Amino acid sequence: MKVVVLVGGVGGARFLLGVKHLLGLPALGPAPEGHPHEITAVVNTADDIWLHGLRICPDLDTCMYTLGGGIDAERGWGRTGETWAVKDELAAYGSDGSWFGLGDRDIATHLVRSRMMRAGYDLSDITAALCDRWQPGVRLLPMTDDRVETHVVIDDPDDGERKAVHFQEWWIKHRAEPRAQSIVPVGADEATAGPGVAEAIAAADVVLVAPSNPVVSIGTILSVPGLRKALRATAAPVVGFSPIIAGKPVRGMADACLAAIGLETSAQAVARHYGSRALTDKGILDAFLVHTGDTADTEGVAVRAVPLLMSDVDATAEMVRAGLDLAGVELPG
Ligand code: FO1
Repeated sequence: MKVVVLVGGVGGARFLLGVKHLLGLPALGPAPEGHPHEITAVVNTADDIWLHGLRICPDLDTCMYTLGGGIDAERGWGRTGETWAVKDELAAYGSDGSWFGLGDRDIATHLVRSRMMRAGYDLSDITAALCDRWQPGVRLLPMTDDRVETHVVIDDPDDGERKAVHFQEWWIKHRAEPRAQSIVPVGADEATAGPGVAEAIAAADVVLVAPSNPVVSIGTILSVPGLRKALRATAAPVVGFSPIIAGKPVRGMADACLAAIGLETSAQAVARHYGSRALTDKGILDAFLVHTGDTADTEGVAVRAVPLLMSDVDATAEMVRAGLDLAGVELPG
């Protein structure tokens, strides 16, 4: 069975662990030769940032480290056993950007990526090369090889000026506290879908929309020209999972992002925002899972309430199983 998953960072990586578990793929390491199932993750790259001359790809790295066994499980991002000597030295120099948690081990990934970028390799080739080491057991495809960066318009708390800052600066330096006046995936209009992405969606048996941030992870993937169209055209059912439980995001600041685009923080608002594939001209959903006790009445979208807390890999696998069942996808074997 070919499963395609649209993912962002921490939540998306955790979700992928559950998909692997449900499909009988080993938690770590490559899929065994001839395994009947394959997973392709289409990963958000609009969080990516040039910092200290290094290209940092938080969502790709979070997926790669989480599925490759290198993640710091408590933070959910960056490397386990991390040290921060370089970060401290940069701060000692008063270097701009020292608000970003750049770990010493993590820097090796950015050095390899940045060197390959300067040698002219595309992000998708670079990601494949990095995954040679990590063996995530799923194909990690950047949503695009082109530069798309989420910028957030805020009134800067330091000087009250209205300005656009990179998403990471809003997210980390300002802890997403200043109200986001608008959130813009800069460069999306000129981007093209990454190699293999539209093809994977077309060939899929099922497409899963992970419970990632609906604005700055899933929303940015959908902003890449051609991807929404591919999702609307595929023969595979498209199944979404709510990132909002009982009116609150499970982690991260999806509520701040939803408010920025004028949506309330509810499973129903997300389901309607993604839209019904059958009954609207832009919608992508056939089915949507919400947490027990939540609702998401959306015309043309089958909705079911199941426990959606990804408390461990079994719980996540059960969520995915419920999604496949709701979409009428038989789990072979
Ligand atoms: N998130 C933070 O809250 N603080 C950080 O200092 C931080 C550093 C960081 C470094 C590398 C990386 O891959 C991710 C990092 N993240 C950090 C997480 C990141 O900002 C978010 O996970 C994504 O951008 C949103 O999904």
